Amino acid sequence: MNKTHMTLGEYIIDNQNHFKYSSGELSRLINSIRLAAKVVNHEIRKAGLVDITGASGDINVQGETQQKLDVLANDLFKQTLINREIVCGIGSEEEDDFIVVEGKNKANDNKYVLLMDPLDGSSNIDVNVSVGTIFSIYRRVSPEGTRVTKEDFLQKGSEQVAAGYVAYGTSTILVFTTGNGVNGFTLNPAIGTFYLSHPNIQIPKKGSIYSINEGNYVHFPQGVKEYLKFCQEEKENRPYTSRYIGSLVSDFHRNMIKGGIYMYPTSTIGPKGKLRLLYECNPMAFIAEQAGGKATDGYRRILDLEPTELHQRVPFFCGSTDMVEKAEEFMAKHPEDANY
Ligand code: AHM
Ligand code: MG
Repeated sequence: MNKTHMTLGEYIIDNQNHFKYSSGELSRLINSIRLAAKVVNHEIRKAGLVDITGASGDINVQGETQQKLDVLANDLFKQTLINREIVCGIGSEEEDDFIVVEGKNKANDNKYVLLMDPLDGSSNIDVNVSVGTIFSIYRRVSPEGTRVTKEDFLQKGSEQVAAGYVAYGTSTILVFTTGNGVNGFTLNPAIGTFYLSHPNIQIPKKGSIYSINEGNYVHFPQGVKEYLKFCQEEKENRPYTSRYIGSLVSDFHRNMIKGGIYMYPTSTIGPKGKLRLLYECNPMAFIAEQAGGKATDGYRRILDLEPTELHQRVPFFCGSTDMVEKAEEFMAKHPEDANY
């Protein structure tokens, strides 16, 4: 079949044997994410009507309380995964602690835990700007049939078996990796089917876009300040272009396609950065590496960091290899900033 006509469903069936551990369970899990993504997409596309149908917290005509979209997205992903008894545990930006998913008779034989940011960049919703869902999947380390433990979630990013995101942009695209490269599937909203639109995505090695919240410049570490000056210098192919949406998924997606670096460093107002290791940085780092790019905390590979907390924050530098390495060169001149 012509690859560009392939649907996500067909791709999952065709590639099941290439998935790590080759288990039908991971295929079912990705299928569930596909379903939840479609439902969340449907809700997001109605967001502009909120003033007509009622703001969050209001009671709608059916007598139901309108939910904020990030809470709704969290519930939809949770329900989809829990109802299908497809994971043994869920960690989410919207939940203080991880969720133990109990199967029939309390035992749970499922092998996978899922971590997610159900609606990243949600402050953009009110102003019609793209948002996204990010997910990360691990095989549990505790014995099957028992309750999941914190250790199942606190695994290094290099242990991920799959990771991906959904960007709800001008079109809706689901991009994921199972460790064999990165593929993107665009939703045809008319028939609700994801088609393989971006096979084997490769991040350009060199890029010319830098993405950072430059309003925080005065609070940045010295190495970041110096790298930004380098980006703005008139020399060779510089100055680079600055692009920052404030939605990690969209900023990352653009840079992956066009070539660029995304940065969220430490600062005097956010001494550990802002982004969360387990469900923002690790999945994006896995995708970046699988697409030939790089992801570090300025000094160390993101996927090698040992997690200590579910909602841990880390500084994040990610995208085209040459750009990330150049940023690291400037950071290396200030080794004291490695201890955040
Ligand atoms: P959120 O999870 O609360 O939405 O925060 C994460 C978002 C990222 O999508 C985005 O890149 C970043 O926060 C923007 O932060 P800032 O507004 O500080 O630049
Ligand atoms: Mg987030």
